[in-house]
Amino acid sequence: GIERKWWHTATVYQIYPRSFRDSNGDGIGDLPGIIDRLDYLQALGVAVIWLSPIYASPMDDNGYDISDYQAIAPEFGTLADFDRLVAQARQRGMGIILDLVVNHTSDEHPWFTQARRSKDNAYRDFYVWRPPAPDGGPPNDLTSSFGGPAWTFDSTTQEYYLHLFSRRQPDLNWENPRVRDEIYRMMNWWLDRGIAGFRMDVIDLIGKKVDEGITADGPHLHDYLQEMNRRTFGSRDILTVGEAWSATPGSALLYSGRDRKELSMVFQFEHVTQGWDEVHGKWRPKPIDLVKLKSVLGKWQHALAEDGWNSLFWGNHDLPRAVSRYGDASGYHVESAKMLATVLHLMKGTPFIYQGEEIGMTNVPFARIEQYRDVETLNMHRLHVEAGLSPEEFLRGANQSGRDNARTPMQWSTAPHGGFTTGSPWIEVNPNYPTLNAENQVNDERSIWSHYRKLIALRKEHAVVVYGTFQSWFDQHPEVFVYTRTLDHQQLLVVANFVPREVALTLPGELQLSGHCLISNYSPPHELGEELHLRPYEAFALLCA
Ligand code: TEU
Ligand code: CA
Repeated sequence: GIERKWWHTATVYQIYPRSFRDSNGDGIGDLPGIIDRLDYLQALGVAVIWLSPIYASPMDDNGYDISDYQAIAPEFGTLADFDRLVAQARQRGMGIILDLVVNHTSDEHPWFTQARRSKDNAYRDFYVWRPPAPDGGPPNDLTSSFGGPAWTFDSTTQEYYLHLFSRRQPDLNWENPRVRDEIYRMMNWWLDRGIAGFRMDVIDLIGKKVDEGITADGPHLHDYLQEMNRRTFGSRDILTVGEAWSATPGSALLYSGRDRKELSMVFQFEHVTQGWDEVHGKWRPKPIDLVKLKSVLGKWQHALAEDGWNSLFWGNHDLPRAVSRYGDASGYHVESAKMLATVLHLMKGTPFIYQGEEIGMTNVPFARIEQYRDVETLNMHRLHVEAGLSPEEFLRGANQSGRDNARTPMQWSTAPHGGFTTGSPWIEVNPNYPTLNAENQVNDERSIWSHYRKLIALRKEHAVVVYGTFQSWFDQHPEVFVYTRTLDHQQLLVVANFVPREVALTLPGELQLSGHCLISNYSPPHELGEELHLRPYEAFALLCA
């Protein structure tokens, strides 16, 4: 069996600091704002808080472009604020995990400002430089995730540098042992401040071999992770989760297998990308194909059943709001948000909640490109419109998948700007805040928030939620998701209707169980029997002993 770890029973809450809570009226969320809301997070029951980057940064990509790994961005606060946050979180039984962005730095990081000075600068090899192709163009045809070539020409030394993201995010050269030394030193410095772990940004890219056109999953990736583990957190009991868009069930076992000495788990994205258009990708998402979605989720449940560990998530700061993407944000907002939470949180793995998901926040509708701030959306807008797409059509896709549509400020109350700031927010608040906000929900037993609180508690109370064997039923059914979790003599049955209409379902004999209802999104909960008449987006879980 699996060795028990504290993070098996934990639920993680992701904070996007810029949009969480502004304490000083400058319109930007900050660390004192987070400290101010620790009681809220404790009441929800989360054990871990993942902070998106809080380091010094010119904020070209909202902090995923770091100019000093050992300083806090002034708009977010100070190191003293950070230490206070760690201490006050710990007093409430919560740990802080940091976003480790080490595939690249900011172009304003001193390593890069040095490196670009001359070809023989001591920091030159901290980055990836190549001479121009014979025609003067980029060394090869690698492209940036944010559009255009992954190479920018630097006139001082007449060479190109690599950036798999924005041109202001030059890629570090992990083949250089000095780079690795510096990063490990920095990681230990944060670990010594008492953090509970790291979320590792695009960690699958650090082993790249650009001359062979290899970016993800390079030949030395796992060597680097094992070295990192050995030289930094290996001896400490922390949570590490690697972001790996390229992860397959096979590679996930390398990252998180029990004898590998690499990471606790990875974020894999197969359930996300299966819903993307073959040509236009996320900018033209396909309608939900539940049979496919279930098959991907089930595949991962099985692949990491005996070894490794899954992360569980519907959304994050790069993805659409869960209820907007997979549920019904208008007609059955509450029911579908709770249904999605039920299905996700009762699978095997560590669940991640993206701030605001616990109150069912929705994608903001933006009508004009000027309402966007995100470097990815702005770049893509320019490229698509240059290529002949109408601005209206681009905005349609952006409203579904633009990152800013899910990055609007946390909706705390009915106060102006949702109580996020007393000033003017860095990005507009979703206009639905007067009805959709935390204040309305925390004291309401029937709210989405209360449903999340119950789910988080169930994971702590019932070993079957944590360790039970997953089995899915009705795999070919296009409207319902049914699965069981089994541990010793206990069985958990989860039934969820994914559509806005009634669905009749006849349970097979083995599932005609009696037991008690652990959680339901309708009240009174479902009448049990051999014939189920599921109401729109109905979901419930039954515990049978
Ligand atoms: O994301 C990695 C990444 O590839 C995303 O940018 C994603 O692929 C993109 O949104 C798809 O269109 C991580 C961070 O989560 C993201 O916020 C950063 O912008 C990116 O790395 C660069 O650090
Ligand atoms: Ca502020």
